[in-house]
Amino acid sequence: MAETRLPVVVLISGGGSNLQSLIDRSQRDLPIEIRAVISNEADAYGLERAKKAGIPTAVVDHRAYPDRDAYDEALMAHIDHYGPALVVLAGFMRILTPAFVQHYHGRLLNIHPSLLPRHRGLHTHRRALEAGDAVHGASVHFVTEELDGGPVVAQVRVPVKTDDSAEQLAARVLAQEHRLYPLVVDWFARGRLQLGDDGIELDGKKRLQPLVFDAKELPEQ
Ligand code: NHR
Ligand code: GAR
Repeated sequence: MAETRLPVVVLISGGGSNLQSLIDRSQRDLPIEIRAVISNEADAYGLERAKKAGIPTAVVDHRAYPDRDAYDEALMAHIDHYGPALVVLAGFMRILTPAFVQHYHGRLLNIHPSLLPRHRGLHTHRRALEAGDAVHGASVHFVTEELDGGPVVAQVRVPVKTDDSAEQLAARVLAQEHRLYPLVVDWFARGRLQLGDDGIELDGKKRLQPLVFDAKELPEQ
């Protein structure tokens, strides 16, 4: 087990299965310390997952603030209380302001359920089916002001079956998210991954294209 662990705060809105994959891996080989889990939704199941793992939780409900600027200021104050070197969005459903994104520049990651730049925004599984995509997937990217437009670090490709429902496809993608996200967080935690002036650097080398994995290439949980 690594001696030094990277302090991380995870933001969620819902089930928190990606959070669970990070918790599980951090109890094995992933050198992070999840200092807190913060949700905008009081009833997010991910909060229970955090409590079970002994991780502090907070709810910062966007409905309690007059506008996005005020909300994001409160969210930043909560996050910074825990001193993270990395903030991980794991199913966090609120668009973040430029001030927030700039404050965490280079230390804010998101997992998005599509092969970016395809299908930015919401309802990605339904849209992949409607578009007749044969391959769908998930992307981990650094968050910038441009919604789902920040530099993509890595992607996993997932086959679409002809009679898939959006729910079936979402579940198949989610299972791969659980492999992809800990891998990218591991790179960041070990100082192998950073956001440079002109994009992603991995092991000291600029990467102009994301790393693309097929499911079978990713290590199992
Ligand atoms: N913020 C910025 N500035 N840039 C990004 O790339 C962001 C971001 C905030 C969240 C995650 C993203 C995703 O992976 C993410 C990336 C929420 C919405 C959205 O429309 C869109 C994309 C993402 C997250 N949210 C609605 C809003 O008004 C609320 C929707 C709801 O509550 O269900 O904020 O998909
Ligand atoms: C995941 O599929 C994630 O990629 C997606 O929501 C799910 C959260 O699942 N994120 C977004 O759509 C962000 N807008 P989880 O709560 O079980 O990790």
